[in-house]
Amino acid sequence: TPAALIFDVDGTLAETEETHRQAFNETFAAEGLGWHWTREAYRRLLRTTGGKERIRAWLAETGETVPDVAALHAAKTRRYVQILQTGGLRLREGVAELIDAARASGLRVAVATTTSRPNVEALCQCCWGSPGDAVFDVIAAGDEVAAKKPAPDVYLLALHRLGLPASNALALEDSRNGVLSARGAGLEVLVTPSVYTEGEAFDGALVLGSLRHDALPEGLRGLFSARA
Ligand code: XBP
Ligand code: MG
Repeated sequence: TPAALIFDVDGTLAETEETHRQAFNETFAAEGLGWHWTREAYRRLLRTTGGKERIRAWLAETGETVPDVAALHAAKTRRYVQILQTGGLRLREGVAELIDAARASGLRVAVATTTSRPNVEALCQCCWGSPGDAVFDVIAAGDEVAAKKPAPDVYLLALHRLGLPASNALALEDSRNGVLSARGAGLEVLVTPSVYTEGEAFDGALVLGSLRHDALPEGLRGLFSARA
């Protein structure tokens, strides 16, 4: 039985990718680069996880160059945080209730994300009006590990900080790369596909239409009603 739920952030807690894309494009414009990532281009670029890595994939694809990828990505992060500070995002259906129910049942809640810590903070402030560590017991972020998803590192870091074996936790994801990462760390995975991941192959995971209580598998609902 799970003692903790480990949530992906982008696409799982909220549909963040259009906001990431907006932040990339506004940053490119502000830097006078003349690049624009359309939805179609971004769908392809999302196969590369991590914003810095995604910019490098774009450079490799187009032959463009920039003096400092890290500085460009830092500007994108500032822009993304600003957009969230104006209240630009809402949690996906069922997320707030699932986290409340998990807490009420004595489960711990964690994050394992490719994005960086400032973006998790901005999302928690935007959607809960609270700092990240008031919402989550553990936060493991992409800028803390050597290899981003689909590598298992960030889930292994979350498990390490929870002090739990993989058999005592459940991962919640929206993407194939996320499923590969969580499965690689030995976790069971529930997937709610998001706008950019609909139609991907989620081998070894249980796919749900949403995280609403009535869409959850029997076992998880039972766990909550028994303890709540
Ligand atoms: C999300 C990502 C991230 C965001 C951008 O993957 O790949 O790169 O698109 O974030 P997942 P940064 O949901 O599987 O964790 O620009 O901060 O890297
Ligand atoms: Mg995701």
